[in-house]
Amino acid sequence: MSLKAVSTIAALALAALAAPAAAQEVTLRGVTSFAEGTQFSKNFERFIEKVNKDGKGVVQINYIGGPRAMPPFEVGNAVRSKVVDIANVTGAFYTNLMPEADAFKLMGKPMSEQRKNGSWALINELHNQKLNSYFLARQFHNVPFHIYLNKKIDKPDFTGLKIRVTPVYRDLVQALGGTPITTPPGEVYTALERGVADGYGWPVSGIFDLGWEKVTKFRMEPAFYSVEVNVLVNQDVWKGLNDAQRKVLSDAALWLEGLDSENEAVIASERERQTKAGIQPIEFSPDSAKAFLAKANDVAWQAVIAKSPETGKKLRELAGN
Ligand code: 173
Repeated sequence: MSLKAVSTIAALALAALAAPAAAQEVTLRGVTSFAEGTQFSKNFERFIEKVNKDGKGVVQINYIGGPRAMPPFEVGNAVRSKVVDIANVTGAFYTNLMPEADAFKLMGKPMSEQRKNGSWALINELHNQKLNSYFLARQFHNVPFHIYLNKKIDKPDFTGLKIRVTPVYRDLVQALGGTPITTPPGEVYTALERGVADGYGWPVSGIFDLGWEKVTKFRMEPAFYSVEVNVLVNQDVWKGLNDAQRKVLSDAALWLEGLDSENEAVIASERERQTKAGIQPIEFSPDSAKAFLAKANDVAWQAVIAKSPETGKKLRELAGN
């Protein structure tokens, strides 16, 4: 073979090797587990806009949508099995696949810190192993939950009350004597309207999105736990991306986590809006409130550690509570 032919073949081989890196734009299919345009989908939608702007010619996200496209409790499995490539979903919706996900609500440190102290690494490893996914981002660490009620109580005791839950609130509601009823968010309104539920768990923000103020009388204080809504990428998809594609997504993920700085103002305005809508706070004595928070924390950690002793303890150490 002539020297020229050898070098031509070598050049072709190199080009073939380089081809994946120079691959054209990749488009990922994305879903969210919350209704489109609502509180816990909004920032993911801003993230998609950013990726589609910064990632022109590199990586794009095709937004399929929310619960109209896929039931919320199936989103975790859909990203695991690559039915979708990227998803916005709370761990509470995939505890069936990853019992440890129940601990994320107890990990309320800013993500900048969790990325440094080993929390992100452990949580990512859990997602790699149990959800075949890469843990791209976590949002809303500084947004707490409440129990909203339609019957007044004078101490933290839910005896005789039926309360709509997800795994976030289930153990707590049970520990306080209530009857938990699990539903996705889309069924909360009807459950309250029909009196199937006397109350529900939900974050401090977002109740206006689906009109729940019309069927809500009270918000129980104090707030507890820490909202977690995660952006997950199917692991095979993540591994198949090149450095430039990963960089667009990773940079946008850090930007997304940074949006948590907006939450303090959002919370203040949502609380005020609830007051104007006639939703009254139920407040307990300081001692009773303190005991409630301690119980909320303890029952949740106990449940996690019972299901996953080793990892549960590690997560608790990292959480420091
Ligand atoms: O109440 C819920 O549906 C729930 O678990 C949740 C979790 C994160 C954000 C909003 C709701």
